[in-house]
Amino acid sequence: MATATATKKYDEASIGMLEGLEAVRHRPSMYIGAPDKKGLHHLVWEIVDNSIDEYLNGFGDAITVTLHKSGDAVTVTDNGRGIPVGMHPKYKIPTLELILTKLHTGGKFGDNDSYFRSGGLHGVGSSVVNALSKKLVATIKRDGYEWTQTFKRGKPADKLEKVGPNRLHGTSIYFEPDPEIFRVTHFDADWIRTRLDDIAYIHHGLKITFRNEITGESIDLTHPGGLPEFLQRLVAEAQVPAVNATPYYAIKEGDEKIELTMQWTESTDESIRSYVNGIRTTDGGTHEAGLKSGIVKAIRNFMETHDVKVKGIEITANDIREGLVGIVSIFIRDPAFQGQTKEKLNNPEITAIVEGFVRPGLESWLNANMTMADQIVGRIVLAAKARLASREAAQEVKRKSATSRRLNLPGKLADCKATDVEDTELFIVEGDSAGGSAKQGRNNRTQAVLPLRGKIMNSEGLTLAKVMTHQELADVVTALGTGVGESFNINNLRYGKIILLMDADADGHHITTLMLTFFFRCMPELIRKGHLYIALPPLYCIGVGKEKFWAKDDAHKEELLEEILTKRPNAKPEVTRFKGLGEMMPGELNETTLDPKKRALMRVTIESIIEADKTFTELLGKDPATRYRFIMDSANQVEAEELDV
Ligand code: 28F
Repeated sequence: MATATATKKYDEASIGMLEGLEAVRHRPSMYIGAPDKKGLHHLVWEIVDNSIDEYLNGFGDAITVTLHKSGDAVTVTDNGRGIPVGMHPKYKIPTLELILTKLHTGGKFGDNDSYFRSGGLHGVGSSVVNALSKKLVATIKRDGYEWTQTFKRGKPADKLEKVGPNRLHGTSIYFEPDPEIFRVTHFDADWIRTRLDDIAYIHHGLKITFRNEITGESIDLTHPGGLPEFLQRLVAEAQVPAVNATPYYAIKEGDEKIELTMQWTESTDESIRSYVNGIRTTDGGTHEAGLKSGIVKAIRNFMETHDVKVKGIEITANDIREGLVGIVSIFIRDPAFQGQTKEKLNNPEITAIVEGFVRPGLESWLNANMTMADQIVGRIVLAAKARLASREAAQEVKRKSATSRRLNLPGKLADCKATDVEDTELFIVEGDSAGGSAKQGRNNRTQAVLPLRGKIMNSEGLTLAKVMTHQELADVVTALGTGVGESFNINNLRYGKIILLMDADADGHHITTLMLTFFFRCMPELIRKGHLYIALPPLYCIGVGKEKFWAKDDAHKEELLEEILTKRPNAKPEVTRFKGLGEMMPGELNETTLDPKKRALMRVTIESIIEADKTFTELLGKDPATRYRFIMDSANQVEAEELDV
């Protein structure tokens, strides 16, 4: 392990456990990822990171990266102290050679507490680059001289050489990636430039220059404005107006350095960039999570304190962060990365640390800058309202497509609450008064009532179009939801049972007949699939004192009378023939006709209609129950005209 000196200064003595570089050449992907284009560029980042480390240690303030004319070689130069060139006291070789030819396996590069690795390979270092380079030349300026040493595939090609006197200081590393290792050895100028640009914003004290010898350009990437300048650029690039004129900015030095800035914009997107130790974390992670939750909590708290509410709208975290452009950069001691590309921070403790910094800071900033706060909160409220509006619009569309029928239902339909076809029934009832009783007596969860008014058109022999001009029948179609004729679709049926409920008199029978004709002609599938029924309300009411008994037909009436008189020989039952459904109290109607457990229903079949006898007309005036039975049971074909009684 590290043999730190008592003074904890970086010098020749503070190098940890070392190994040869064979392992690196043998398994390059363990150190730089796949030896592809990305891995190739890792070499650059690794060397640049060393210069950044030196800067973070307080030495040097300029880095120049040169892409050479071949496109296959890079030089990185800094103006730090220069890698020590003296003999290492423990290993007895020059420290420069040691650093470049031995793999540092002793954990961190050193153990000085203020020494941050800027990320990347987390301390693996320049020896990896050396191992994977066909050629590497280190040039050091320090202690009044310039020194140089050349390496080939990780091995010294010569001895450390004193070039001559030089009053400057710094390190310069030239390297050519080894084509034995990399499929491609050609660098991408844009990749390098973009990465350096990022670094320049994160480390705004650094003067970063990118020299591209292929194009002859020398680009100054210095961004003295740091993160605020970066944010300004990102907002400008988003091409949307900012919401709060002045961005929020906060920085905290210490054990973990946290720097962040943010601004709300009119964009509907949220765009947060995060960095750990100067390395972009494209997939976010715990620091980003902490930033987001910190923002949401600060805003929520602020809105609560100032009693900002929107009627009926719950402000969500997404509302709060809509349009937000933000950057967070943290420096921590032992970053752990996760995910396929290792671009996601995984240290769990970081979320609370970042949140704990963002939340109070942002909230007090809002309180101190009420103009900004107003603009931001206004934006958030608008986001919530827009979300609600678009959700309603979406629901409207859904309703319209899936249950559009519900919107345009006939006004006189008393619909049921349930929407599943299995459970539901539609009673088609003759007249408003019966309709009223049925509405009151029904189970409004599963039973719907559609009263018919006036005469029903005889649909026999008429075109569909003509039939549909008849309001009452059109209402039936609408209530059923199926459409009619060509466009009939049984899948859109809104009720499992369609029950015709008519008075037990001539008018009632007439209407029943007309309705049967209608269903038979216009939607036979409804009948074929067994959805059509006829309700059999009782024919007689037997009153015994305050009690009432219902008889469905003559036989039943006799049966009941006998029963009553056996039990109470002195009773004087009053038998009344039932005329209209409207005569029944809603409760009675429920008990006798509506309640599935007690009522009598007949299912209508195609056969029953077709076979409804030629002598159909003869049935008029006959006992209604007999007639129904006839409709159901008759085996003879009925002519269309004959249905029109
Ligand atoms: C182009 C890449 O690698 N810059 C570097 C330094 C400076 C020191 C150093 C580096 C020695 C014992 C580790 C100098 N003086 N740019 C670079 N600049 N490494 S790498 O020291 C390495 C330590 O353990 C340095 C005094 N202390 C440190």
